[in-house]
Amino acid sequence: PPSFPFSDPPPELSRPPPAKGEGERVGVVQGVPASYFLFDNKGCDFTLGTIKGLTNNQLEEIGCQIILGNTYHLALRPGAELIDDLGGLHKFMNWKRALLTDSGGFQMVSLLHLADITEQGVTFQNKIGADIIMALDDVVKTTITGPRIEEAMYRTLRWIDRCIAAHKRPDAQNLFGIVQGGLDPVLSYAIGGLAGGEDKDSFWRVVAQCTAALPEDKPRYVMGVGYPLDIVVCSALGADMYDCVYPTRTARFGTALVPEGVLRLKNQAMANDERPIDSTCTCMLSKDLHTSIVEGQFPEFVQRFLRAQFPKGN
Ligand code: PRF
Repeated sequence: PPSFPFSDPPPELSRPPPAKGEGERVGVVQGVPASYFLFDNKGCDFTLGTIKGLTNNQLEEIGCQIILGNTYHLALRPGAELIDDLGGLHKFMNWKRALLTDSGGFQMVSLLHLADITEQGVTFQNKIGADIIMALDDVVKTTITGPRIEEAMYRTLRWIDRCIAAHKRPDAQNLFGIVQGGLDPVLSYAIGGLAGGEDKDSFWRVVAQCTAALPEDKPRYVMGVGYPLDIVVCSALGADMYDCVYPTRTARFGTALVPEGVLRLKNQAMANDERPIDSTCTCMLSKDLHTSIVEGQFPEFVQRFLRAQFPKGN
């Protein structure tokens, strides 16, 4: 399974027991991101054309606008041919909103040992029929330094040309390029390639460098991110889209994301706690961030978010 980017997930909270009279139960579906945050079910049941543990109706109700699938896994099972024969992935999984397929560049490279990279990847993605298809890229760990980073950057550039040439449905599907180049400020605009164990300073610096260089009127997508703090910081740096297993996986394991950090709901201290997970808000992880941008209140949102996460100021 993909490993988690950073060693510092949100702070774990212990909260005092409820005061008498407190504790009205409200139904808050927690941990499921909405809006422009993508569901990333790499290695989970998405290969079967479904999101683990949630029905399509539930996804629609909570405002999910887009689902991410991985070409590599879909190609293995149920297979691009079958999906194509059955009318494409939207029809196959009965999902009317947007779909994005990640090229699976990382898996192909690591599992096939660069055996024979052809234009097949794009052909698969044309057959699967997602609205956004990611170009094949050469993903290397950001902690690696030296000529391998440069090689990945040039290979990714060569592959994007081949992806563009092989793309059969530019009218119906949007091909997204991925920038690789590691943390090198000369080589890199890398918004792919990040979230691989690098320190936050380098990560945020490269995101800032990428968003400054990439066109403002196009969606700028930081792949494999992330933690709420990273989403807020990268959004402040101009990023628009993210995908990560963290929110849904952490929720499945019984951990809730709240404004102040994370709550481990399986802790003994929670056993008789009747209070809602978050009494201040019923919205999903990222909806309030999105709303604040739309309403021109993003700086205030960032201040509130940071104060809640870092009450002591660090
Ligand atoms: N490339 C692709 N998918 C990805 C990444 C990437 O660099 C990341 C970041 N490491 C997450 N998912 N194709």
